[in-house]
Amino acid sequence: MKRTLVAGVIAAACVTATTVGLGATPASAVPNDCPKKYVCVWGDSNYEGRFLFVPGTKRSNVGDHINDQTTSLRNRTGSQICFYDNSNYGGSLLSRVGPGESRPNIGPTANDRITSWRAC
Ligand SMILES: [Ca+2]
Repeated sequence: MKRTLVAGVIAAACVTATTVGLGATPASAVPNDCPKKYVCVWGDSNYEGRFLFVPGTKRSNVGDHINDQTTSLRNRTGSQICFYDNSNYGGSLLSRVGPGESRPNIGPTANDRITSWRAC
């Protein structure tokens, strides 16, 4: 199956590719798979489902793979990270996550909305 749908609801079952980000990542991931100095986001609660691991403290657009689908995350950087509704750190500030903190469920306000993040 090819991912031809734009952001929004994409059947998770269709997407098994793990090419977003960095190479050798497994088809599913646990929180401890998130490397140091990375921000990691998952599509489902408790660090399950689709995911994206990003080195450093910013991502201007998460991409169609996981846009508006994040439900859990880890911040393994040394910075507080702010997560935004739109690309390029626009729209609502959805969540602030301190250095080293994790969110097994980011809650109803931010759920399925994250599109970008950066240190703040
Ligand atoms: Ca969004």
